[in-house]
Amino acid sequence: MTTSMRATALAHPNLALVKYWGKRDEALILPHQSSLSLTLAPLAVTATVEFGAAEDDVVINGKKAQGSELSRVLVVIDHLRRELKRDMGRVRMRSEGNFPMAAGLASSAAAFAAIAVAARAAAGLPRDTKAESILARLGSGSACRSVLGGLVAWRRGEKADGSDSFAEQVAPPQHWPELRMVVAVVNREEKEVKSRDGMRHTVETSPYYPAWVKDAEVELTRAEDFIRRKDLQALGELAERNAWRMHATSFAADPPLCYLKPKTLEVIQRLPEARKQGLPVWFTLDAGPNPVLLTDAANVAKVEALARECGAQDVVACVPGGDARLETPAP
Ligand code: 2P0
Repeated sequence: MTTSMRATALAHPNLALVKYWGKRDEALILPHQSSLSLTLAPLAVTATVEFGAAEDDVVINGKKAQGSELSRVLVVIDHLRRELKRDMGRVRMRSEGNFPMAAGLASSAAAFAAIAVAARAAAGLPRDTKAESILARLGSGSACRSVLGGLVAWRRGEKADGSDSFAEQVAPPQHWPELRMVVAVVNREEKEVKSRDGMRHTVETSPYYPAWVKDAEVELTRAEDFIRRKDLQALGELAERNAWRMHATSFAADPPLCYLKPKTLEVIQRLPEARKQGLPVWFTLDAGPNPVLLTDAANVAKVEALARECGAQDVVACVPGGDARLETPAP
């Protein structure tokens, strides 16, 4: 029997303050360590999933998905099919982000979170953030955090089947509405080494990797405490050292892996002086060259100006975003 059901969901991307960097299980996307991120508005991806199509048909930002892009979406859908033990027919999926290259951010986390929420609803299941987070994780690890708003922790879990590896909200967006992240786009080129390959190479060859894993778990507990107390300075300092340590594991890989560009350093090396002048600003850096600056609402304009002064071509200011949500009525 096939059903013909359709749902649309919206999810925001997220940016980690305690980074996810390395898998213990490549197929199930299980991380070696827990991580913590801020969900970012107004950036968002909307995804519509419909079952009962004649053939699998996946279009991302107006382009027909092929190769690994297509197979990652089908991994998520196939998992749902197996879970439900139901033939739902082939899938039709359309996703569209409101932040193409300009934000310098990958849209995959938001996309897979929106796909997971929409797919479960299209299959007739009620909302369940834990199940949605696990499903999103199978498409892209960081996507499991985009199911929830505010500050979100992805607990690594212990089980081999990944049933305890999902995201939980540490604080809703209303807890710290004045928190801001400013993406300083200094380079728009596609990176040479994708996160997935970079983290695998680092796990396999970096002698620093075990120290990174141990440190990240300790830092995550500290970060949760700083969030509860809304201590921006402590959280900012933690985010900076966590980013340096993630990148240090990659510098120590063989051959070494460096995501920084000269312009990255131009921005981040200006921050100690800016702080001395009284500006509360700290950076984090994903697997790419564009620094993301952590600050608060009162100082966001000054931080944007600083990023431009240091050579950023674009700056994108973000506020804490909410949970992924259904745009169509829940089943
Ligand atoms: C993070 N990154 O915690 C870290 C920091 C990049 C640096 O999650 O292989 O696209 O799909 O699980 O989630 C990017 O990795 O990788 C990432 P897969 P993903 O946000």
